[in-house]
Amino acid sequence: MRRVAVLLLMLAVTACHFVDLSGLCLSPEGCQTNGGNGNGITYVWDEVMINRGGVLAPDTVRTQVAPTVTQQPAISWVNHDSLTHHFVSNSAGFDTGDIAPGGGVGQVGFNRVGTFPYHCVNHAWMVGTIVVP
Ligand SMILES: [Cu+2]
Repeated sequence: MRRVAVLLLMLAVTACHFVDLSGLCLSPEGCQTNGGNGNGITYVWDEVMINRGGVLAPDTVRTQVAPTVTQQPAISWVNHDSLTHHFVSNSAGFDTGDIAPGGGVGQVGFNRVGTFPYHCVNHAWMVGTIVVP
């Protein structure tokens, strides 16, 4: 009986580690390959096109779903421009890393609700907003 209690406690601690709703997923690679902050999480994707001249379409995205312990909204930026772009949220949060021209992709999952304005590190005039309801 005591052994079962210890096992359950260990599972609970492990579960808490994987179900972290306190912040954004900071690593685009982590979001993709190991579920970011939560193994077993299903991502629901929205896409932002980066068109010629650095035009974001759309520049504001309201995600399709709210984050839960089993699913997270996620954004995929697809770069159809001829320059490298790199997005960071204006306050502490996400960082896409460099997104290569000619079809490069940056991806970020969101594990908390909020409104996240962001800009391009390389082109300060490129701004957008992600709204996680
Ligand atoms: Cu840019």
